[in-house]
Amino acid sequence: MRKVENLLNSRINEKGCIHVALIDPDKCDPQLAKKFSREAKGAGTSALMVGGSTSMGGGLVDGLIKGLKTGSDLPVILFPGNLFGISKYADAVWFMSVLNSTNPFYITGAQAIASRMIKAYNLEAIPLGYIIISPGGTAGFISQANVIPYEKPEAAAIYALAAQYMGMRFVYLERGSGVEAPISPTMVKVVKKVVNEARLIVGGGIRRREQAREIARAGADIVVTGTVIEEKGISASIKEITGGIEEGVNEREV
Ligand code: 1GP
Repeated sequence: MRKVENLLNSRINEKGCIHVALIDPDKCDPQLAKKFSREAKGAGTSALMVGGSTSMGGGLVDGLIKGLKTGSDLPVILFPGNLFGISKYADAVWFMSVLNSTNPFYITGAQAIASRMIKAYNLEAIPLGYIIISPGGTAGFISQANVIPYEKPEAAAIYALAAQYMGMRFVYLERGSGVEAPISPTMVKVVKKVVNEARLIVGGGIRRREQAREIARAGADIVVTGTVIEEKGISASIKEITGGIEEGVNEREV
């Protein structure tokens, strides 16, 4: 059962790079969820991710996802910052391991505890190696990551390659939600060069068309934005980012 994963892959194959919108349950009122989902789809996003490092879970996440489902048919993928981020109303869950955490709880411990619930809910689990780059934001702090320096792409590359060798089909380079600027296009390029089987996701601090363009051009498969949607509005911000992605893909060297 790889319905959502297949859908992501076919969108990536078609477009070269896709946008996924992140919704933090703490910041999005379930009443607004329908509008969010409808506008996001209209602006060209391919999927919705729900979660956050310090988010509350339970009924709040359930209500939010139910609302999102009424606005469009976009797949909803959980992005759990903790054990409370699991909801049976989602389509899939990023089954993520913080590869550069210093605490085994965030590498395999939380995953073991969550696994039974994921099975009981029949959620599609998509294996994801999560790698946190400096400064790392709240994600880095909460998951006790030994953050990779911004100017050391080769350090990110060895973690990403390890993720691929461990069988993870997606690798996420995370700079931290709401940070000032995204990771460098050079880091994306260096990581992409070694990771040729797993899909590459980039997120954290992407706000402008030009940033999305450079990251897509450097080889990202998925660009995630959350904060800019809260700052600039759903439709306008997503159109800016998807426009940048399209330009970047067209400028790729073949
Ligand atoms: C955070 O990578 C995501 O986990 C998105 O970051 O909120 O900065 O867009 P932003």
